[in-house]
Amino acid sequence: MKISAHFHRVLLLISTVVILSLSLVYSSISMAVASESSFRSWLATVESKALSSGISLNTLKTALSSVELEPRVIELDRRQLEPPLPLDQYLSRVITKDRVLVGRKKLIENRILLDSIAVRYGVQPRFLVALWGAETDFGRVTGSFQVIDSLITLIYDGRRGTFFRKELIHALRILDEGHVSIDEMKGSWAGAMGQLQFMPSTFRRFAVDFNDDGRKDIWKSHEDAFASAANYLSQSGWNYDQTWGQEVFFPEEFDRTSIRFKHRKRLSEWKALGLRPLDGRNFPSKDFISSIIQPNGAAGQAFLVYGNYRVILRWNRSHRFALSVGMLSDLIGQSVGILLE
Ligand SMILES: [Ca+2]
Repeated sequence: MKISAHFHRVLLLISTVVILSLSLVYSSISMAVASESSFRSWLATVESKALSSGISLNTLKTALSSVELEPRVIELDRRQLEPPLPLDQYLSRVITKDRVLVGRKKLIENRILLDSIAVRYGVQPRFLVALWGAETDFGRVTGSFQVIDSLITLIYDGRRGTFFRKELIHALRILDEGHVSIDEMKGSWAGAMGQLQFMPSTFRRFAVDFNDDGRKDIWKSHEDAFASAANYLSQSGWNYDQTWGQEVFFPEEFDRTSIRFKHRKRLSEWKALGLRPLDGRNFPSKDFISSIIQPNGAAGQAFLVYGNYRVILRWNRSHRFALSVGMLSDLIGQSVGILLE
C-alpha cells in the first residue's frame, strides 16, 4: 500500500510538472505570437505613414514585407552608451601602419579619378582617401546589416526613434528612386551605408552620380562614392587651399585660457603669442582663422585647427574622429610629396 501511495504521489508530481511545463511552453509561444502580431500591426502604421510621405506602395511592399527585428542592432546601440576609448588608444586603432601604407597605394591607384573630383569639388585627394580609410578601411568593412531592418529595429526600440524614423523615410526614398536594390542596401548597424558610410539623410543631401549611369551608387562605384564625399565636404565649406591643422607647442607664459575650440584668432596673432609648430613643419603661409584644442586635457598634445577641421566635424561631430582623419591624410599625403598646406 505504502509503495503504491508513493508511486501515486510520484505520478501526480510528474503530471503536474508536465502540465506546468506544457503551459509554460504554450504561454511563451502565445507571447511570441502576441509580440509578433503587435510588431506587425506597429509596422502597418509605419507603412501607412511612409505611404503618406509619398513612398510608392511597390517600394513599401518590397522593403517591409520581409523586414525583421535585429537584436544585434540593439546590443550595438547600447554599447554607444559606454565611455569612449582614451584618445591615444583611439588614434592608434584608426591610424595603423597598414592603413597608411594601403592608403598611399589607394591614393596612387585612384589618382586620375580623385584629381578629376578635386577639380569639380575642390577637395584634396588625400582627405578623401583618409576618410575612406577611417570609415570603412577603404571599402573593406562597409557593414552587412540590411539597412531597412536596422532602422526599423531602432525605431521600434525607441531610444532614438524620432531620428531613425526620418532616416527610414530617406532610405525608402533612395529605394524608390532606384539607386540600389533592397538586397544591396546594406550598411552598419545604425544604417550608415556604402564606401563612406552615409546615413540615408546624408545620401539624400549630398550623394551624386559622378559616372552618369543614372544611379547614385555609393556602395560599389568609387566614382559616385568619392564624389559624394567630396560634394558633402565642399557644401559644408571645405577650402582647397587649406589643410586641417597641426600639432603645436607654446611657451610657459602662454595664456592657457585661450585654448578653447570656440576661441578663434588669426594664425599671425597666435604666432605673435609664441605658438610654434611641433613637428618641424612650417605654419601655412596664409593667415587662417584657427583655434587651439587639447583633446586630452591640459597635459596632453595641443593642435592648432583650421576651417577644414570644422568641416570634418560636420561629417562626424567627434574631435577624435576629425583628428584621426587629419593625421591620416597627412601621413597618406606625405608619400607623394604633397605640400601639407
Ligand atoms: Ca552612378
